[in-house]
Amino acid sequence: MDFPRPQGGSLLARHLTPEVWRRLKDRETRYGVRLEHVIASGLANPDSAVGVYAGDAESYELFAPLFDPIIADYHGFGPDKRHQSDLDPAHLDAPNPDPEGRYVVSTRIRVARNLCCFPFGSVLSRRERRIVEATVVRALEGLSGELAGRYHPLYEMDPATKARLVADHFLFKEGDRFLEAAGLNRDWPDARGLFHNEDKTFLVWVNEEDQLRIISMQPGADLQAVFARLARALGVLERRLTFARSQRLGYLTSCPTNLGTAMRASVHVRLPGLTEEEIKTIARAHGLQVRGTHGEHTRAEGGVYDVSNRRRLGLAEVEAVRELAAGVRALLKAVD
Ligand code: ADP
Ligand code: CIR
Repeated sequence: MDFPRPQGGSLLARHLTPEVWRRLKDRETRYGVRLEHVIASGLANPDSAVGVYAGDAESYELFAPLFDPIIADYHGFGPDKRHQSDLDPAHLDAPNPDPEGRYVVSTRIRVARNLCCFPFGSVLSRRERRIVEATVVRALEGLSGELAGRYHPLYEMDPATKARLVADHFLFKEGDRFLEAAGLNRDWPDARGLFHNEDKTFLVWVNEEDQLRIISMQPGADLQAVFARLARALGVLERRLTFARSQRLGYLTSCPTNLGTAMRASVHVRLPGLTEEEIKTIARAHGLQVRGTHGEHTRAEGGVYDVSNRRRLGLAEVEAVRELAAGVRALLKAVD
């Protein structure tokens, strides 16, 4: 195959040079991941921001001449650095930035995880995906207290329930073309599903972009409570499951933007009087990213923006949430 020059302004287009292509094109990981799998989504979607997905943990080593520059570009994390985790809520110190509840609609913190000893979603066979689902569900069904809940397989959900869960921000959307081109939607909806507790403050997405997306969320801006719930759940799950992780890159994920903490801490916030450009400028200055009301690749509806940490690798979880809190304080100051 000749050099497939990627179109558009993605990180793939910036970093896949003919030389990198020549060096990597004949390599294959133990699970059979090749460069053409890694770059398939970015080639099919020229409007990709990033354009690459890892098929397994080894992809990050074998294809490092492509991943490392993309990782450095996105996270500002060089090849000589090492990621350090800190999920201790006692180290957070992020007071509620909107104690009167005037602007922040809700707060959500999610982390991505994949199980060690399986390839990632784009490479899993149908059988392996079912084993991942069963393993994860077994671990989740043992949770107690506030975290206790039930697993709902996607194929059992009726369309109206599904649509409501998506509209209410509890469930992933279907048919994402970036995931589709990466092979992450194969055999849909088989072995996909949603676990949640009674109040829907603790949720786990199973076998979407990553094998687990572990989510803590609630109305308002109590970052400390949302983080503490997530940390508690992770503490229990870490004892029951072994997650894919590397000393250098932290938790390993399908998309390199999620490496490290694999954490996106966000608020849904209304900022009356500020234009989208003003919001984005303040957010960017605080290392934050702005998304639409229904997540990535959506627009703001009813003036509700999703503001979250952009960097996930090279900073501890508690630092990422502190960055969010500082940025939200700055945005609220600009409103008043
Ligand atoms: P991810 O969070 O996994 O990166 P998305 O950007 O697609 O993926 O967001 C997933 C869902 O979470 C979407 O429905 C989005 O609106 C919702 N969401 C994100 N942040 C918040 C928040 N602070 N409050 C409520 N829902 C949120
Ligand atoms: C893309 O390349 O646009 C998609 N694969 C999504 C990348 C993740 N987005 C992000 O900025 N965190």
